[in-house]
Amino acid sequence: MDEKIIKLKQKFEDELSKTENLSGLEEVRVAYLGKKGSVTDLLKGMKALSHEEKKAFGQQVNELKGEVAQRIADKTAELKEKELEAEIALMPEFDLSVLLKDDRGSYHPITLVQRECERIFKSMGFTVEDYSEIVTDYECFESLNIPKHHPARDMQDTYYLENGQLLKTQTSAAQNAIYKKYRDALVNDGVPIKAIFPGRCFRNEATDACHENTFFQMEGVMVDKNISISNLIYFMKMMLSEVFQTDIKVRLRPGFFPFVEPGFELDISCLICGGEGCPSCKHSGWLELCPCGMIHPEVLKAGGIDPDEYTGFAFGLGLTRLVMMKYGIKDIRDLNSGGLKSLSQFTDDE
Ligand code: FA5
Repeated sequence: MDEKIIKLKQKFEDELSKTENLSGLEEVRVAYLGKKGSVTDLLKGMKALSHEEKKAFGQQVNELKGEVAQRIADKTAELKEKELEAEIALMPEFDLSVLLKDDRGSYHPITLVQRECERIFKSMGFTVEDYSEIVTDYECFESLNIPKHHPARDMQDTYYLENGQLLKTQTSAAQNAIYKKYRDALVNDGVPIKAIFPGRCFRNEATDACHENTFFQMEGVMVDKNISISNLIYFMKMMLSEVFQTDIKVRLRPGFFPFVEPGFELDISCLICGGEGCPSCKHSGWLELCPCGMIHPEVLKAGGIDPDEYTGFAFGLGLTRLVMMKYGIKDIRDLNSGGLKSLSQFTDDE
């Protein structure tokens, strides 16, 4: 190798090893590879050489140029890494695991209880159905034996869209579609209809400790030959004992809903006040939780099912109220508040 090149290479290595920061490195780069840099200068001195010498020398200079560029690139990466480390060392101490523990999201208590109910009903052979929050008047009322101008509509005023659709007031709005979905399997193959459908409901409601304008219900239906009130009571009891895992006081009393006959109100003794009476139960000691009844023949007919051959029960569990009772939440409005402090108390390990 040419003596000049060897010397220049050594000088470059020497200067590079002494360079401690990126701006110093830039100066070295310009000093060697810049227009007026030492490596470029070597090429300028080639004029006096013969053709053969030029070729050999030029090749060596180009190799040196490549080597210098590569060494500068490596040193740049090395210095950048060092600068980053120095920056991190100056930052205040920061424990990532602590942040994750405190700020991690949690399941909403309604989701937790809904999943629990789904697990219970699935284990008893029910399917879980999803349904729209925006429904037609037919789905929410007419198919449920509530014609236009029926006084039962007054209890369930809701939010109407300009196209005549509405935000569903009750999960019962899915009943008609569920009957139509499964009636062929029922009639042709003898498979009973057993379905639950949880969902959000909306009502134009004056809110208080046990009423919200947006709340969750979970509907359940079972249709087959010879279904009776005994079947209804059995499933209601199973669900409540599984959810609460303890004996709770329940009462069944007559209730009117145009889509069941007979109809019942299923109330539970208020678990907030132990039945003494408080704002959560409107001072009655009881909370309306899960109205139910035998599906009205007109409703079965609207779903394409012959009421002379098949009977069934339906229930409309107030899921949000169930959550209140299960967790001792005194005011239903806390559940929609989005207050992370209160909601995160119910985090489980799911
Ligand atoms: C109904 O909505 C019927 N669709 C239930 C039903 C289904 C009856 C099938 C028969 C057969 P009701 O309006 O009572 O019924 O509401 C049912 C439950 O939802 C109530 O018992 C209560 O637990 C809950 N609920 C009703 N309105 C509200 C509200 N504004 N805020 C919170 N929970 C409510």
